[in-house]
Amino acid sequence: MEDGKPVWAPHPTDGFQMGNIVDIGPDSLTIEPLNQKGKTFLAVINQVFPAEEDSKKDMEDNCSLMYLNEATLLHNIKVRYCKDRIYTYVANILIAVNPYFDIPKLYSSETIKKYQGKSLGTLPPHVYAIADKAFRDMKVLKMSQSIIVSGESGAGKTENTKFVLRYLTESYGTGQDIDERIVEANPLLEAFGNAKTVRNNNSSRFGKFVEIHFNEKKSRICVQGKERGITTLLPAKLYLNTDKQILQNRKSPEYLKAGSLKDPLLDDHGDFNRMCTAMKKIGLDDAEKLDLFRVVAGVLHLGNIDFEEAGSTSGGCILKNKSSQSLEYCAELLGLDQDDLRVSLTTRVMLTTAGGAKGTVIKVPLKVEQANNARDALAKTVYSHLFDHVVNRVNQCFPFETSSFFIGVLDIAGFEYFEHNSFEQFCINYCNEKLQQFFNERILKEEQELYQKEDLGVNEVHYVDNQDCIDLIEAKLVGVLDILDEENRLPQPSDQHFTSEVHQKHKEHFRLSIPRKSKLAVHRNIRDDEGFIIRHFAGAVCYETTQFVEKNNDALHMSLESLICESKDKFVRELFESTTNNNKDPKQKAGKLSFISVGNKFKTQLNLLLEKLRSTGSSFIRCIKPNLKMTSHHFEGGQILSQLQCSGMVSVLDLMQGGFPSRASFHELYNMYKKYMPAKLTRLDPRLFCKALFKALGLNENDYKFGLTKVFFRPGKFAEFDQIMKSDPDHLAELVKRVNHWLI
Ligand code: AD9
Ligand code: MG
Repeated sequence: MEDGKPVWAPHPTDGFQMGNIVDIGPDSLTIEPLNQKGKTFLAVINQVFPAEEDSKKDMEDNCSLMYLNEATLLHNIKVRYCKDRIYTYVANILIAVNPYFDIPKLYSSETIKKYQGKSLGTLPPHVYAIADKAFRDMKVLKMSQSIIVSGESGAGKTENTKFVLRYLTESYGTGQDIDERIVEANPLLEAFGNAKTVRNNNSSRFGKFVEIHFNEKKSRICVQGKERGITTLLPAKLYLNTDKQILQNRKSPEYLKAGSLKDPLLDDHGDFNRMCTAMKKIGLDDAEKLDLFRVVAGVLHLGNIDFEEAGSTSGGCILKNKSSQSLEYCAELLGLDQDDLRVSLTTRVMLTTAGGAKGTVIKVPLKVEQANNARDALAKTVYSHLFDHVVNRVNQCFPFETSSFFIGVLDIAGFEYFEHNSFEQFCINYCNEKLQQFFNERILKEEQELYQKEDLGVNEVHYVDNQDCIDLIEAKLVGVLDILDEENRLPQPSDQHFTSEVHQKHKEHFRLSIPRKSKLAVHRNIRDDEGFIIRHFAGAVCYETTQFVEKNNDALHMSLESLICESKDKFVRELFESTTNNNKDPKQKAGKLSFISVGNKFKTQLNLLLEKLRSTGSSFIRCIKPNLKMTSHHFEGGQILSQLQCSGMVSVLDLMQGGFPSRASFHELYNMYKKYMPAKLTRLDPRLFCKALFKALGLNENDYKFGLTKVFFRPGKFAEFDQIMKSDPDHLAELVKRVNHWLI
């Protein structure tokens, strides 16, 4: 970094601030902020980045910047966001900032038409360009495609997913009723799959993988609740986000029949009507509609059941008095026996192994907390079966003919860390670690392919892999998941013992550390046997391990499931029939309800998903939530920077640094620099113009490569070149002489 040139230095809320370096220490720099002359602060050297010369200019593709680093990336996104340009590329990756308002014409049918058949990069960045690329790749490469949409809650994943679906059906659908049905299915899926949460008023509670199948004539949609593993785990489901007040004020679930409900699940009257229309289109009759509502209501009432400690010494719990009404409603709506339900919620079925009574089933009383978990688990399980049913019904209404290929859109929760992180975050982050690896693989491959296409003669890009982190979690025997299963199988499993085992087996592991030794004060009050810190690609997360053992065991949930399987209500019974029969482990059938691993089930599902993704071509959309207030025109730099880190964008920049991250077409360069050159030279063809210039400047051949359409630069070298070009006139004159010389 040169003297007097502004740099980006860390800023607590904005992410970065511009300043000048006024002094240099051994590992830190003294910075004077541009807008606070005289006030200086210290910044760690590797957190200070060179800034672009013109800080008002924005680039459609970040790779056209002279300095590609996290600060310039953040700033470019900001400048664009302020101009309502919410989409930006980093090579082929699309970054989408949620505008929180409808940008006029951004998604209109005219816009759709404009993007059809256009290569990525010929028009301004857009989710439509990604959808079109997927379609063209599918056709040309004769290969199914997937579009992976990720980001935190409220970042705009579902909205962008919908735009992709709309684009594809409008552009390449059949032009018939079926296209409408594909789009129509959404309100229905949303009504059952979404809920209002503190982070998003219309939050998807189910990760989904929607496939549109294409053959010569038809398109067909196919939705998979792929991430049931995750959704079964997510704590904030359904009624947990439900405003209990509203429900308690209701006398009877009769309200569902009235059709005028103000239910947190179904945002408002309009949505409710849209959903009913969708149901009709999909072919659901009134009886089935009522079945669906009945189960939803049953689940909502289940959520109102509360427990308190039993007065006795049993250590167990009982239902709170005021919950008896909810129990009654819930039992009735789901076709269960009230007493059976009460017992199932407050006890656990266990198989004794003690003494000679091997194999005897006994009921162990649950503590309040455990009963809460059991209730939540039951609600989630019923609801997720209901959702699967809706998905199946949606799929049934699309006639299936052999399709050639599909485009799948994966709408999935991103990396997350909170003040307290438990098993749910552990699973989500493990999932994201795997997706990140896939992302890296693909981006790397794309970079290499681009280099090949441009004939650069460069084949290798070096980068740091995250396989060690994945191994730490999923490796056989020594991985955290297997250590946890091992613990679950002990006669007296404990979270502390499990945690100590993890630390024991991975002493000195680069990715794992002990909370106490952490530099972060917040982790220091967690005892070493109460948690571990994993250094993920997106940052270090401290997991608190209380309840890991319990949350990893699905046996409790299974015993509740068997209660539901015996429901008097045919519809409820059928919801469970199809899945339980297929998924049941033979051991389960024999009635052994000791342990079913949630973690390993999750791992299996995740690996299947990745296998599927690996068999397709892929595109990535990284959604960004601009602020916590959920309002328009408000850019919280610090928050956004952390999302860029969590989405792996910062590590992609690192990955690109191993190759030739900055690139500019011959035309661009020609236009940028012709004004510095005598008229005679500007008559040259842009490619030759650039070649002549580079040779004459005597640039190091390792620093740049000439492709077929572009010049590719090593990190920072584009800027160096620019610097030389804009240096003093004498120097330039000398240079021109050399260009002449080189040409002759
Ligand atoms: V969650 O993980 O499901 O909780 P998402 O799916 O990432 O979350 P969603 O797509 O539901 O977020 O977006 C949240 C809200 O932001 C939407 O309800 C819209 O009001 C708003 N939004 C998102 N994207 C756009 C957009 N491109 N234009 C306008 C948008 N508004
Ligand atoms: Mg969503």
